[in-house]
Amino acid sequence: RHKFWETQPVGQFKDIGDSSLTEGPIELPTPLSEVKQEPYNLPDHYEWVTCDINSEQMCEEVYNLLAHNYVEDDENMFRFKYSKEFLRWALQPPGYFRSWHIGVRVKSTKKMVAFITGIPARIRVRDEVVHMAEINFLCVHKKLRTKRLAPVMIKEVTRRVHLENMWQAAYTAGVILPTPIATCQYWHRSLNPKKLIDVGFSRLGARMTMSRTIKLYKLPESTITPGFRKMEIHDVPAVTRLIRTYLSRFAVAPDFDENDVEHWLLPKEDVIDSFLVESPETHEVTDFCSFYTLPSSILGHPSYSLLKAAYSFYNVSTVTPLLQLMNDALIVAKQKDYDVFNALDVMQNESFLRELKFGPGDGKLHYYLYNYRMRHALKPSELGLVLL
Ligand code: YNC
Ligand code: MG
Repeated sequence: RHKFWETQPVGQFKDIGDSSLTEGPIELPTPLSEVKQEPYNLPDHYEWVTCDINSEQMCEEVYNLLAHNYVEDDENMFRFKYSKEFLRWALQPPGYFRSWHIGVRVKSTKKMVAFITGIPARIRVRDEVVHMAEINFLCVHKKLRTKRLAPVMIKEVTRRVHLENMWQAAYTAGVILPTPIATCQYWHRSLNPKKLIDVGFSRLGARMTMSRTIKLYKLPESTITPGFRKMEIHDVPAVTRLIRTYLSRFAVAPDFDENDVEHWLLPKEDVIDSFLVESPETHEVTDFCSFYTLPSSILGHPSYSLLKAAYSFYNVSTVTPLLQLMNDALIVAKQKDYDVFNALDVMQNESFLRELKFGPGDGKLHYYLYNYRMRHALKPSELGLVLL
């Protein structure tokens, strides 16, 4: 059934429930000299290109490929529209490898028609910190689909990850592949219900009018928690301590150091927003919340072309109840004119989703590890990892 994935070191469906298989790497590393030194062959007329995402022109080519060909919802009403600034942030964390930003061009016209990326990350799986690649932005131009280009892209990024002496990877996908380590669900909190209904993102509830709906989702003008403020550079050590302690409770989570926190969590306009609670008495940083900005194109609507969405990233509560902290996150997202606030049911998110009027989305997000077997699937609440 899965001609490609059956050949890969991933948990196979036939092995589900086999208790003789232990948790951990499926294949051992090979000496680097045995890693294939040349790129995989592409079909005639196509060529590999290593992308320099700092080049404005290259970044624009990638941005355009994704804006027209990347992930859509099941009804093809919306398509992710990652911004160029977001792509630069997502692809250049501490220690990134330019060689893991891989494009495919048509030789004659140089048009970019496919893309895949990896970034390095330390991911803890139970007690083990594993140096992995996080794979993302796999995209094949709509006109080149179902020609088995994706497996070549995946093998090539795998080869380049191996050349850096890394042997595991983490990735998410909307499709079911062998074999998810967890299956999560998106929840959506309307901030601009009228627009969301107008564009078909949500529907008016039964026995609801537009004005009752607007009232239902109304939020206070300003945040409620005393000491709630934007994160600043001098907060990096305190936020790192807070988040490390918090993430230690999950079965799978990133192992963030101060450099990672500075990169991933320090606010960057229209890319990543982060807030914390500094106790007015002790000046201790006790709570933290963050969301990233990922708009979607609204396809074929006469009056609206962009859906402005915030995505819950990492949140930590030790003193302020998580519910109150996330309510403040909703308030700032509303102030900043987002239409919707999205969150997965990972970590402790289930504790606030219903109460804060998030509704379940359709479609699932599956989490995967490459060359690392898990004995059982995890519950979403055991996952401490959010990929972009
Ligand atoms: C997918 N999303 O099952 P089998 S998520 C992985 N992730 O193989 P073809 C996928 N594999 O089943 P198409 C996949 N989607 O025969 C499909 N596949 O074994 C598998 N969409 O290839 C599929 N982006 O080229 C099948 O399919 C084989 O032309 C079929 O291309 C697929 O970024 C795709 O949703 C997704 O652009 C590129 O549909 C295309 O359809 C497309 O004939 C819209 O491929 C955008 C979209 C995916 C977003 C993402 C994570 C990707 C993870 C890739 C796996 C990484 C493994 C770890 C590598 C490093 C290892 C180390 C160390
Ligand atoms: Mg293809």
